[in-house]
Amino acid sequence: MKLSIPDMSCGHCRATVEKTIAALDPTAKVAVDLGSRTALVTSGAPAEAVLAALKAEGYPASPAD
Ligand SMILES: [Cu+2]
Repeated sequence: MKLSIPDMSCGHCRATVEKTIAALDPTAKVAVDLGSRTALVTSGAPAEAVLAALKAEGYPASPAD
């Protein structure tokens, strides 16, 4: 899934986003693009769970395409 994460602006944000998704699904693959503030997430976890976890960490996300 591709996510738009508008509040992700620096390396720290990127690390938080990666850590949050890894905590949810250790096997997930996350490719962050800070330039477009998007992340390509490959995970078996439901999209709603990923979105909820990111929101809880202060990075509200929405599906992007
Ligand atoms: Cu940051």
